[in-house]
Amino acid sequence: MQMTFRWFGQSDSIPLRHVRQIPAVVGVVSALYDVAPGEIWPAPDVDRLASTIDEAGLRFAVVESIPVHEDIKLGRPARERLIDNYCASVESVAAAGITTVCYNFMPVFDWMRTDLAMSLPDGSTALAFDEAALAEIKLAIGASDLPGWSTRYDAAALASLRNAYSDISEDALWEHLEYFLLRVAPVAESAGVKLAIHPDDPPWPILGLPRIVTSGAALERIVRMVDTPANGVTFCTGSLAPDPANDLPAMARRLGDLRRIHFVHCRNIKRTGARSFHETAHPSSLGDVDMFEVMRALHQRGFAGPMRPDHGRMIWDERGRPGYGLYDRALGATYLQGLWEGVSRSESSGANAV
Ligand code: DNO
Repeated sequence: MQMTFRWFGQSDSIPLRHVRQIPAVVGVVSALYDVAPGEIWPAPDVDRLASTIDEAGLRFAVVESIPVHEDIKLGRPARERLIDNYCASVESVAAAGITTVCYNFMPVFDWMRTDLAMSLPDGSTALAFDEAALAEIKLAIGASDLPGWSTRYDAAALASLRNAYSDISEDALWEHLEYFLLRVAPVAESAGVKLAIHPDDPPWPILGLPRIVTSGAALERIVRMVDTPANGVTFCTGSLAPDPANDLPAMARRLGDLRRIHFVHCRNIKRTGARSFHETAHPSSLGDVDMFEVMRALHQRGFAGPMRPDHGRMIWDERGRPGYGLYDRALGATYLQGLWEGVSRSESSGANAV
């Protein structure tokens, strides 16, 4: 396992030299945030970003993400050109020596929360989601402020996109994903790049938009749909856990058996009701994710790829991108590293073998 940390490029208020000081973090997860979705990533720009990361004593381990243009998800004719562009971007990434690409297939919105700074009893703040609150929230929050988004929509564009999706059933979205993967996975395979689809967050339809990457069965369907080693998943604990039906260690074992977990995001959440939860610090005792069992499942399946702490809370008066401050994510990286060391050592000494 290689511990990594997400960095939003030069605009990130956290400098790479601070990332370098987090114990045992060796890799950086980043992207070209200034290339519009659907455009080709210029190889020299990817190279430049990789060099910046190298110079800081780290390695550009994962591209998160090359965004998938909405016309691909909608199955519009423009997808032909856009998928070609996507393949060219994958090749640019491969040319710079980066071997993992995370992406998602969520219509319109990437991850969605209804509160970006919910107060927890210890005085920290965390991201939270509540289905009831979603009905009332101004969509401007989602459309303009969420980090990790490469797309901004004004009200008219948003309305027209939501309208376009009203004709798209879940089955149609599955077909569009398959169409995309049938074209992109072979290119990734020959370029030596592993594709890692990110689950939908939260893992259910929101605002009338279909969402399909929501369960272990869905992730298995995706990797079997285009059955090549390059077609894998990002195993994101925090995205999947809000649905109590998702048994994370069991899912990690099954996808691990298929050798298709290409990237791991670890985050903990606490369910507070039906379709309602908030994020917590990483330790198992603080939320509903049994992080130890997830680590054990991954370790037993021989996971050797990149992992990163996902969202953290805001602690110690830090200000920054919601979910992406330095301190709590650094604590998360250290905790995960400790769990991994414990699992590795106990298994190599024969204790706890299952
Ligand atoms: C949330 C992130 C996601 C992720 C994309 C992948 O913080 O995990 O925004 O980057 O869904 O395409």
